[in-house]
Amino acid sequence: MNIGITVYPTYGGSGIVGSELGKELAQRGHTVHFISSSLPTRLTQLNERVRFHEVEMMSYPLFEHQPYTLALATKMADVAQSENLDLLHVHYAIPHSISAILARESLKPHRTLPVITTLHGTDITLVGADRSYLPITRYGIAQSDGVTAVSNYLKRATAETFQFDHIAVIPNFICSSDYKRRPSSELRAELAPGGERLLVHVSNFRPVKRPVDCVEILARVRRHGVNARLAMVGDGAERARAEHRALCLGVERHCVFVGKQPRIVDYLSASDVLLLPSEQESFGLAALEALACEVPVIASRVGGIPEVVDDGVTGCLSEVGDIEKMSADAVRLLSDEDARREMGRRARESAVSRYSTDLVIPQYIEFYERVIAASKEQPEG
Ligand code: GMT
Repeated sequence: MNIGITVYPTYGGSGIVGSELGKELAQRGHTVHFISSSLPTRLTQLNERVRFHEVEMMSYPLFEHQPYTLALATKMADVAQSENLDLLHVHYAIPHSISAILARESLKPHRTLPVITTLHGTDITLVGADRSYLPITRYGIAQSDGVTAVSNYLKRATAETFQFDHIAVIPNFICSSDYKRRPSSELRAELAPGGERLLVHVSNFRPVKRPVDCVEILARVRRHGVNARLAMVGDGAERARAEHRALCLGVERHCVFVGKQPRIVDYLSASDVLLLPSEQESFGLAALEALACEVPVIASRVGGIPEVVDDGVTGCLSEVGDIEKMSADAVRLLSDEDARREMGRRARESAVSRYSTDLVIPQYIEFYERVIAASKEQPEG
């Protein structure tokens, strides 16, 4: 197949999932055309089967805001024609599905171009549910030829908010040979030079991730007498607040903020427990990546996280903001190496047996084939 994929290139899990999906499809013999405003961060290597088409924006004094949605639609239609695309697969509904639908409609006299939208979370739970965006998001979803969601929770949330449930759940995935524990004693020694236990948090440090809670948890864990440190991986709006809170709690020497890191597996492999105290998470890709690296997860019982993290088996779940319970769980796990290792072993087993690329990528390919077949059956309008 010739597949067009659009993602947000720089930000968040949906871009990672779309990019990794493209690479996996290419490895299986398909040709993937990324259509985006810049090269997606995970797309480090382009080749004959992984191509990139940049959306160019025309600047004109009349445009106070450049019409990206239209520029994207134009590029999608151009690429569909020149590269003979079989379908467009967009990640994140707003505005990508609207652009894709415009491209499909503009090409109608010449070709069929089915549009598949994958919902990732805040496109439904925050942005799409905002009154001003709700009708256009509903339109984008309803007009897509196929819709997938990354968790059962997100499918339910979409049905509740948009009264639309013609959705296939295809979960996020990990490549089990890339995402596996590769302990590096050097990195561990850098992050925990005194042989301390190591907590880790990985996110884009937006308010929804509640990174400040991680610092609160570290302070409580240390008060309980556990000699622990915290590695904060990533960057974003809440980083300054988290750093300030560490200072106020007197744990700044035990917290290391390492910023954005390309090699997440190294940080996970050096760590004992992942903290993911998010306010909302439709799936929690960071949790899955940790599980695959044998790192038990302490997280909020929210959104799609309970589908990914099995409470008491591969991690521990608590209500959002319950830092006392999360701290108690961390103390227990960090103090009992055997229990932690056993949980880590089960974490990997669970991640690989449910979310490995070998299981999930074929689900996307079958979904594509079904949607293409169905759109060929439709009378041309
Ligand atoms: O976080 C967002 O606002 C959007 C999105 C993204 O692009 O990172 O995140 C969502 O998609 C991820 C990949 O499917 C999921 O793992 C995240 O749980 C989800 N974020 C939220 O629901 C907050």
